[in-house]
Amino acid sequence: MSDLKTQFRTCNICEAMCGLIVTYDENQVHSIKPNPEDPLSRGHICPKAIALQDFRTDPDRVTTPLKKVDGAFVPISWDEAYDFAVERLASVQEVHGKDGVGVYLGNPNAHKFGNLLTLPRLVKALGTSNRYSSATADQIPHHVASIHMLGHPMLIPVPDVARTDLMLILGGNPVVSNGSMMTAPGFGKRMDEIKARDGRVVVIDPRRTETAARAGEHLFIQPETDAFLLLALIHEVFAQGLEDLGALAAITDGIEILREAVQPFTADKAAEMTGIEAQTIRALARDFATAKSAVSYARMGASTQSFGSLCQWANNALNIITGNFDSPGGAMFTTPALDYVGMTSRKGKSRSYPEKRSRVSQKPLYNGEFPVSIMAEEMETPGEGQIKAMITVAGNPVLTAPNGQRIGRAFQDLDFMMSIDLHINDTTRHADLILPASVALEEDVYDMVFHSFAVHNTAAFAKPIFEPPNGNPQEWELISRLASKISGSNSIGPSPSEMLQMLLPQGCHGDTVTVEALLSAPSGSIDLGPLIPNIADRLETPVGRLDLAPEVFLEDLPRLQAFQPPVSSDFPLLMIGRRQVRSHNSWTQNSPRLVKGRNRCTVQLNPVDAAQLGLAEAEDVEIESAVGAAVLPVEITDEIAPGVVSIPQGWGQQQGNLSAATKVQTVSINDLTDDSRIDPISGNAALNGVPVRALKLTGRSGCAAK
Ligand SMILES: Nc1nc2c(c(=O)[nH]1)N[C@H]1C(S)=C(S)[C@@H](COP(=O)(O)OP(=O)(O)OC[C@H]3O[C@@H](n4cnc5c(=O)[nH]c(N)nc54)[C@H](O)[C@@H]3O)O[C@H]1N2
Ligand SMILES: Nc1nc2c(c(=O)[nH]1)N[C@H]1C(S)=C(S)[C@@H](COP(=O)(O)OP(=O)(O)OC[C@H]3O[C@@H](n4cnc5c(=O)[nH]c(N)nc54)[C@H](O)[C@@H]3O)O[C@H]1N2
Ligand code: SF4
Ligand SMILES: [Mo]
Repeated sequence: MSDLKTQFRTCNICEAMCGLIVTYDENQVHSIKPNPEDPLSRGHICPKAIALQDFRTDPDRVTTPLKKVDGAFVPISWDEAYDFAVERLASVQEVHGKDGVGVYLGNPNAHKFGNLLTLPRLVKALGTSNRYSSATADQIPHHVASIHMLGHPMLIPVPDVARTDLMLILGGNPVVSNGSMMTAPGFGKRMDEIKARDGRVVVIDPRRTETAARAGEHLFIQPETDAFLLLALIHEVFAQGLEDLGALAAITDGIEILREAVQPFTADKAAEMTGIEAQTIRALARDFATAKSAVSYARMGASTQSFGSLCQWANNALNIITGNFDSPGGAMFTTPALDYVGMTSRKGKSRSYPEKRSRVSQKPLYNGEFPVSIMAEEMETPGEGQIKAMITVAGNPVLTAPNGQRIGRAFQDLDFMMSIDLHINDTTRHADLILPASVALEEDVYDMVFHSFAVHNTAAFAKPIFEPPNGNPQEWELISRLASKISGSNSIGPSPSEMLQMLLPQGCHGDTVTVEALLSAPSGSIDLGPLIPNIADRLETPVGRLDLAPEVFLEDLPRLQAFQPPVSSDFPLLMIGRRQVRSHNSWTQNSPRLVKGRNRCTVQLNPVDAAQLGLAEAEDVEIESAVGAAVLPVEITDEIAPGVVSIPQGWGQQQGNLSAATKVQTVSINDLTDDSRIDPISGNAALNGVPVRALKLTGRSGCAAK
């Protein structure tokens, strides 16, 4: 026991950045415990943190470069692997041009600063504009709202949860997800604190979620109708004469245009569309505008839908016109030690948006990436610019992107595919070459993205605990080396910690936060204080003012007005997704400690709908959409609104990271989601509100029972 060591470290699985205390010896982890002194997470962790050790020792982990030979993967040396990659990529680009190679970057990249700092080099070396990521299955509407209203995609307003008196939550389940575009570990406790100071939390969701149950106030809403509600709340604030821009009055444009634009969006219209009573909407508007402080927070459910961009615009506008923007207890902006906005400032640069349109169906490109919904058509459709080779880095789009099966088929037809990953899985099995990645415990950890979205300013840095297996390079080094080899250079450039050392002095706390200071911080993290008003200095719009009514959103309002729920006699139900505490997207399901127990991949149905179909609890049911079908057990619950079904995301592993402990065959919700459903402004996938039907399988046994 004498050589046991201890390290303070941040968990980088999800956005919550929980502080951990890891005890280890030279071979293995002995314990992973919450750090009660961490100024952000204050002792919170979830079961996934303990599994950090499993990802390292997973017997199914890919630990050498693998080349596909006659349909089977065989280990090869690193030199052979780099040469093979460079040769195949070059030969595709020689015939099909730079855009012949596509790149898909998955969610774990956002949590690994080494990847974030080196992937731009790889993309630049390839010179391709065919770039995709999980962001357009997730969050682009937030960036689009920030670009047009504030001038920079990463100026993301964050709810000041610690001081708010009234919080509206639309389409987020932070008790389970621990917050998104709102780093707020231990959100349940934070809600309890709001209520303990006589505040309120109101959750608006087609499902009475874990967050709704703990908040105590919940309103069911019909999927995809949040924009009606938000615009009606704005309409009512104006109608009741309660608008007040507060300190932002001097720098805000467009209030009269907004007042005019929301005229048609009355509480009565919203009641008809959302299913929430008009008088409830009027009272909510009054309470929101008259609360000492209030904040409206709209996330996944409100952005991954057909009106995602309108929702994010209206959500910001509601906060702004009630004086709850850049003000304590409202939506505020962080001052991070590594200031991504400052690093990528657009001040004084004029840009037009969307930055580009896609080759096949003219979909918008924002933030340098095309919507993941069009990745399949760009691989399938011949002509100049067709994707003939693909690189995936930490992504599993076959399970996570809409109509994932179609993407899998398109991968199969490519001239070349390579993946940097931990597993042979539903995506990487299509690759000709897999390069093994290092895992979190084998790398430096500093969160480059999520400090920017945190409800409290902090900074933390930790060094690797273990070496990657087989003398493998850390992932940043492999990405850098690949980029160098593609561009014919010998240098791999500075390491992530060297880059951090260069970048911190340019951040918001340049004089106090250094790598040395972070490493010697007594609790492993430096407390940089609560959120402070700062938007006046940070606005990046061309005229340096805040725009309440950008044209791009106004032009989309007629489409909203014409919206009718997409149910029909063929597809009478609307499908939404859900997240679960013990899994993170599609990739943590190979940890026995996380997947043990009952099969959690169930379809939730309201008792009224279940009775109509004659379904009994746990019976298999087939869910069909316009693009696919899946069979899974039903869970009958009044947690879900009538007419709505909920299937968890992240399941359906057919290959590799299978749910090892249970060996239960699950289904992927993205076999059913429809890639033709998008939010047209941002191109974001409309993963929620998918029209489906449910069929009783009399006498047939479903795959979930196999
Ligand atoms: N345990 C766990 N935590 C995670 C993840 C995970 O997989 N597991 N994933 C991480 C990632 S990548 C992200 S982006 C975040 C996401 O974090 P959240 O934004 O909190 O996402 P979800 O938990 O999916 O919650 C979305 C909610 O929207 C509701 N919803 C669906 N359609 C609509 C609609 O039309 N209107 C309204 N108002 N609500 C709707 C759903 O019922 C659901 O409760 O979570 C992160 N944290
Ligand atoms: N229907 C529906 N679909 C959804 C969602 C939903 O709510 N509903 N949520 C969406 C959201 S918010 C997101 S963010 C996306 C996520 O979509 P993706 O990013 O495509 O999916 P992940 O499951 O996060 O896949 C991560 C991949 O990275 C690998 N991996 C894990 N750690 C590492 C690492 O350190 N290095 C490398 N190189 N590889 C690693 C895993 O093996 C896996 O192959 O899914 C989206 N899809
Ligand atoms: S909530 Fe997220 S950051 Fe915190 S321990 Fe769980 S997975 Fe890690
Ligand atoms: Mo996400």
